[in-house]
Amino acid sequence: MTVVSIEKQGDIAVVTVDNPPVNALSQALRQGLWDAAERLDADPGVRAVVLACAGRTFIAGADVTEFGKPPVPPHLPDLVARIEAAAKPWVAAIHGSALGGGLEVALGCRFRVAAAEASLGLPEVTLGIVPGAGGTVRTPRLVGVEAAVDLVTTGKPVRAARAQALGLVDAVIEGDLLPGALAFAAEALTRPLPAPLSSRAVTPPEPGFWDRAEPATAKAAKGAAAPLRALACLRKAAEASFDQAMAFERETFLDLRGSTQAAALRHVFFAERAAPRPAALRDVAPLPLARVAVIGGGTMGAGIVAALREAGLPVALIERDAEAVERGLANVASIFDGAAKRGKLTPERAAALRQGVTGSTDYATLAEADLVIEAVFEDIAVKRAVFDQLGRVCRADAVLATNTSYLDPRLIAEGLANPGRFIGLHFFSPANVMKLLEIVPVPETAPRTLATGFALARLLKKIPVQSGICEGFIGNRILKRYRAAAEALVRRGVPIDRIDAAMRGYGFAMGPFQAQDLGGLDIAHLQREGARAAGQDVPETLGDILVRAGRKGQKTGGGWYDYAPGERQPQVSPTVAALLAPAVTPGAAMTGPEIAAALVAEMAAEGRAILAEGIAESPAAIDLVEIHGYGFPRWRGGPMFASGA
Ligand code: 3H9
Repeated sequence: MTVVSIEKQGDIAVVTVDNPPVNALSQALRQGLWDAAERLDADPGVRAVVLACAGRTFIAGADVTEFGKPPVPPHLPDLVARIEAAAKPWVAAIHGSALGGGLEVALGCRFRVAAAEASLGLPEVTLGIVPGAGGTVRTPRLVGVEAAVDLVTTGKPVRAARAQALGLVDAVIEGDLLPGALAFAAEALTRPLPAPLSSRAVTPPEPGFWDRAEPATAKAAKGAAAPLRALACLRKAAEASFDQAMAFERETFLDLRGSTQAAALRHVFFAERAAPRPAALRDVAPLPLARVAVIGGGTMGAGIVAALREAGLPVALIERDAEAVERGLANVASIFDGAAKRGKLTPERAAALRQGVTGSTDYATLAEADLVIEAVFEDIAVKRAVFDQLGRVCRADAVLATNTSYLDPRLIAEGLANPGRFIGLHFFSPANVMKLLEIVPVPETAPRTLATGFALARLLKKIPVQSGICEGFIGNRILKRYRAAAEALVRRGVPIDRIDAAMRGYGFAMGPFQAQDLGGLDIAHLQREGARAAGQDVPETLGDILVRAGRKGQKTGGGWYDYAPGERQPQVSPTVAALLAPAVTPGAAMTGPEIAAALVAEMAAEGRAILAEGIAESPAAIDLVEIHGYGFPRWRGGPMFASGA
């Protein structure tokens, strides 16, 4: 297949890259671009070159699938240098995304122009590596050290307008990109050419810059290695020669490419890309979603309404009486107003989002809804009553979803007419923020209903993971095992705060006990009490002892820890020590890494049981649940990856 073609428009050559899906820099593409540079240098009829891409995007980076293999020439740094040294100036014409190696190729060009919707970035640190083809060396020469540090250490792309303000692109082209780029090239030829980036100097940053940047980068990285290594490359670029900095960057790139963190982040990268489009549903068309409704305006319902609104859908919110409707609408409004106060939304956008929600008590208004998501109280009778009404008023093909965390969706659906339209959609709180969506079909769920669940996830920009039916589905089932294992360590005498510190050291934002104090210990306690009342044998947990003593978490001033009034800082609690003393056998001495290894091994063991029962489809699905729903450090790859599953 020809991945690079050349066409002449007068004395300007257009080099077009066509390597679907995202024009990744495979060996064939690198060779094709190299050959094009050779050929065009030798062509006296060509005075400038426009580098453009076919398909949905500019070059989106190195081919990540090649990372596990030995590099084959031409190597990307050499290709970028070859383009930079071309006898005629190259102009990169960027649409879609110019990412990683794609941006590095563009930095080898003498000019860069971009379509208004384009984005540019160096996301390598999100893959556990650093740019490996001059990104850390050329970027500061173009946009200055401060902006380069921001781009490279966060990995966050910028849109065309911002890229132009930074100096990363020379022009933003309104209208058709290619004619705009050709006109730009023709005009550029009338002026003296700027120096190639490799021969420009780096302007030194303000004194003290590196002393501030290092701790700030380390803090934001939360244990990931690549951002600090990228910062070291940028510092080298500012303090050494171009060639020395290139050598240092390459060495760092090759070192990290083979690292466990990079392998973990690649695993997550591919899992995330595969998740929204399961192969089994490839040929199943989802129901188009135009009219959606949410039943219940509590915390969860309001969060789901907010997520749907942010995705651009008008939403009907149904509650049982006028007062509850008002409360529900107020809950939704406070989400948007809070975001506006924090500067995340303009007040106008917040108002527009609020206005797209219609409150009502009348189920009859749902007759034409395409999708209804029930998010009422976790009580089987209440939920069934909702579906009884929905079954009567909604279209036979409308998708009816329950948002439940623990109840068996089969019981909720019992008696529903046309059960093929029923599905469980487990959102995580806050539902407009958390990325995970567990999709739980019942045996009757029709393929189209399932496909609609996945389409909804794509619309909401969430990571969908299909789960079979078991208590807690994938995520809460593993959480239960994790908490039980952490309690077992406490019983063996490992201090509560040491366990939390160990998990923070592993990369979680919070340890298991701190997290329970934040969320409240009472919900899980009530569930256990319910099971006990139903005759199940549920052994007493340490959490039960605390809740019985009135310690339900931060909201009661104490749970596993004490909290000073109005403070969120956990304090080791002598009261807890006294309450739990009869259940604790002192003696176990474990280091932080030993504690973390033991608890992650428990998570993975539960994950293996979940796989064996067919509840999750793959280890990667379990890893996505833990990373996107439970704060498992991304750079560890998830419990299954970390345990070698
Ligand atoms: C790098 O460049 C290192 C250099 O500095 C140094 C080298 C020496 N490679 O996301 P989508 C596949 S590091 C291989 O659904 P979208 C993806 O798996 C790289 N494959 O599309 C999927 O495959 P499939 C830095 C890749 O339109 C298909 O393309 N670059 C790559 O929603 C469609 O992907 C990045 O990190 C790749 N680099 O979004 C960019 N990228 O269809 C990562 C994608 O078989 N990519 N695929 O499932 C992205 O951010 C998004 O894919 C992009 C398109 C925004 C481009």
